[in-house]
Amino acid sequence: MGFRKDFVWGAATSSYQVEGAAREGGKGRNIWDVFCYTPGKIKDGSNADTACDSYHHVAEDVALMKELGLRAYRFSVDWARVLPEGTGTPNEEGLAYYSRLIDALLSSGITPYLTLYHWELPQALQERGGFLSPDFPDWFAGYAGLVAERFSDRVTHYFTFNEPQCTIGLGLGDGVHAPGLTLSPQETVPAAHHLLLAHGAAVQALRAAAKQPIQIGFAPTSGQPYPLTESPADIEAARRSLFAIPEGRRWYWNVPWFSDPVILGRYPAEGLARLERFLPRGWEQDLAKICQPLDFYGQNIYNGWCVRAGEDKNPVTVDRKPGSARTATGWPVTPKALYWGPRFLYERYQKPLYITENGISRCDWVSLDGKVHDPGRIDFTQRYLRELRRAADEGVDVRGYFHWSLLDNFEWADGYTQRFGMIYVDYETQQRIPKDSFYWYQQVIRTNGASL
Ligand code: IFM
Repeated sequence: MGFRKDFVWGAATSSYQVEGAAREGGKGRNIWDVFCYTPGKIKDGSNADTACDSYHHVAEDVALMKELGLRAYRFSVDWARVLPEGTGTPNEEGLAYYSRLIDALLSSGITPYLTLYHWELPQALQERGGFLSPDFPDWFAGYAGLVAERFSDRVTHYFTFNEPQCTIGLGLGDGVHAPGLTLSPQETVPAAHHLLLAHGAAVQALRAAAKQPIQIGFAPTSGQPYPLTESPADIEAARRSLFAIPEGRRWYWNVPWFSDPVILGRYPAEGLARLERFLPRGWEQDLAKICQPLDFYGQNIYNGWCVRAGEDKNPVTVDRKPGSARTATGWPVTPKALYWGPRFLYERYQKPLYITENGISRCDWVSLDGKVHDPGRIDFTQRYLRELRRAADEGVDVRGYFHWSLLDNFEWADGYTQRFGMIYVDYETQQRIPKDSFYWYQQVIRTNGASL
C-alpha cells in the first residue's frame, strides 16, 4: 500500500515569515509590521523586514524546490502587499510578485497551493476593528475575489485560513502574537465567528471569480491526543480529548469549534453550552454561509499528548517521562500524532486530508565541513511519516504532506531563535544551504515514501 501514486509531497512557508521587502513594491503595513516594532514583543528584538528576502530570491528558491523534487509549494499571500489598505485599489507591483512566483513554480513542475491568510492582516483593517468588525467577512471576500481573478488561471489549490486557533488565541486572547490583544470570550467568540463567516464568504468569492475549476480547503491546527494502548477504551478517550472544548477564557485551543461549522455546518454542542451566549445575534443563520462545500481538509500537526481512559472512562492525560524527546521549541516529539490525528479527523470530517504543516525546530548551524547536519530533523520526519503511512494504509484518504518549512525563517514572537527549515538561511548574507534533511527528503519524494 503506502502513499498514493499522486501523493503531494510539499513544503510550506508563509509570506511574512520569508518575504522581507516589508516597505517595498507598494506593500501596505500588516499587523506584524507594527507588532514587531512594539518593544518586548519579539524574543530577540528582531522583525521580518528582510527575513529570507524571498521577494528578491524567487528564481533561486524555486530552483532549490525543483532540486528537492517538490510536487507542491504552499505559500501565503500578504493581503497588505496586494491591497495595501485591505480594501480598495490593488497594488499591481505586489500582484506581479506573486504572479512571478506562481509562474516560476509552474514552469518547474511545482503545483502552487495558495493560502489566503497566514496571519498578515492589513494594519488599516485592524484599525477598523479587524476580526471584531462584522464587516470582516466582506473585506476578506473582496480580497479572495481579487486573488482568484488574478491567479486562478494558474492556481487551482487554495486554503482560506491557516491556524485560525492562533489568529484568535495567540493574537486576540493570549496577546503574544499581533495585534497583541488579551480579550475575553465576550470578544474572542464573535471574532472567531467573523473569521468563520469570512471563510465561507471567501470560498464563495473564490469560486465565483475562478477561471477554471479550483479546489479549496481550510488549514486549522491542534495537538493530537493519542491513546496509551490500542484498547477501545483508550482510543475513545483520545478521540474525546481531540474533540473537547477547553473551559475558561482560553476556549479557542480546540478543533471542533472551528472545523465543525466549516465542515458539518454546526457548532459543537459542548462548546455551545458554554459559549453560545457570546455569539452574535443571528448566528444560526450564518451557518449555511460558513459551511461551504470544501474539496479537502488541511491540518497542521506538530505533536500530541498521550491519553488513557480513567476508571469512569473519562480521558486522563498520561505524563511524559522526564527527559523525553523535545524539539528546540520545547515541543514534545510524538510521532503517533501523525497517525491518530489523521484517523480521528477523517472519521469525523470524511474529507480528503492534507497535512498542511509538520516539522521541527532545531539549533542548526554550519559545520566545519560547510554543511548543515540535522539528523534530528531526519529522524523526526521519518518517524512521523511512518505513522502517516500507517494511516494511509488503513484507509485514511491522505492526499499530501507539506513539511514546515522549506527555509529557516522568522518564527513570529520567537524571532530568528528557531530554525524549522530543510534549507539553512544565513540571514546576514542570504546564502541558502540545503541541510542533510533536504537530501533525505529528496529521496523520500523520489521513492514516493518507499525509502521511509
Ligand atoms: O512557523 C509556524 C507557522 O507559521 C504556523 N504553524 C506553526 C509554525 C511553527 O511554529
